[in-house]
Amino acid sequence: MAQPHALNLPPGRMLPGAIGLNRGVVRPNYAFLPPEGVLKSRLPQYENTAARFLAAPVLGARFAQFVLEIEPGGGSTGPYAEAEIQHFYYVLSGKVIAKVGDLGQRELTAGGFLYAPPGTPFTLRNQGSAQARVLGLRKRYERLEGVAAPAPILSHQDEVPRTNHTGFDGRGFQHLLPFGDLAFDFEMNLMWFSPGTFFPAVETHIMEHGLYMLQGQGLYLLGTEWHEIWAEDFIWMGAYCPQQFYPTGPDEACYLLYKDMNRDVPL
Ligand code: UGY
Ligand code: MN
Repeated sequence: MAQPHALNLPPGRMLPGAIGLNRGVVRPNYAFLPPEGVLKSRLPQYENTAARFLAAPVLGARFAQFVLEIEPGGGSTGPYAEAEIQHFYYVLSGKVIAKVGDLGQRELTAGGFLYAPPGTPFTLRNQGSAQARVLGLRKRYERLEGVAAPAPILSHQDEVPRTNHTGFDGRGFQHLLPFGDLAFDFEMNLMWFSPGTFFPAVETHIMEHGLYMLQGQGLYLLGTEWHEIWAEDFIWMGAYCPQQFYPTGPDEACYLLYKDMNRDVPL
């Protein structure tokens, strides 16, 4: 039986399958967003840059996550900061020249990242000849009495050790932000999985997640449904969304995971 992409259609004709092959799902407590359905917008603080919004409060998330597609010569129109909002950026492909606070500028290639504390100006510019794709996150900072907000960070995942505290084969963790530091109210973790490994239990926890799939493939349990996931898919998991990951395929799978942490429950 021919798959839709094998049909011999003339140019300009839409391939069938846009309804039946859709993997996107939006539920009250989670969303699964394959990239093809996430349309472009523009933002005034960037030029020659498209923004594709993934998570947002209108979806149910308490943070915002998005992909910036920065064309050569594009990027920040000037230093940008928001009072009480922290920003995190992770380069998916291409390269950007990044600045944050009073740290010197640094070229970030794929795997490079930036953390801007609340109210701290940053810029991202693409001076290369290819598009740069950058995953961004904004979160309102939850202050702790007696604890100063964190300092800015410009780094690369290759400078972050890979650990495995679980005792299970095939797991790997890279904590891009200082692990266990109460000044931070969220974590950004690279989660590595060899094919065939999985969590020891289905997780059902208060923390929210924004998950961006970087490589590999697998099956993701959200609530009571399994979803097939591969690179560039995004998942928002709300608090207490039951979750499990079962990597498939021959290669290691990796995703970048946002997780709110280190703060009490507001009552
Ligand atoms: O740390 C976590 O919450 C992680 N194990 N969850 C996940 O990958 N969905
Ligand atoms: Mn989890």
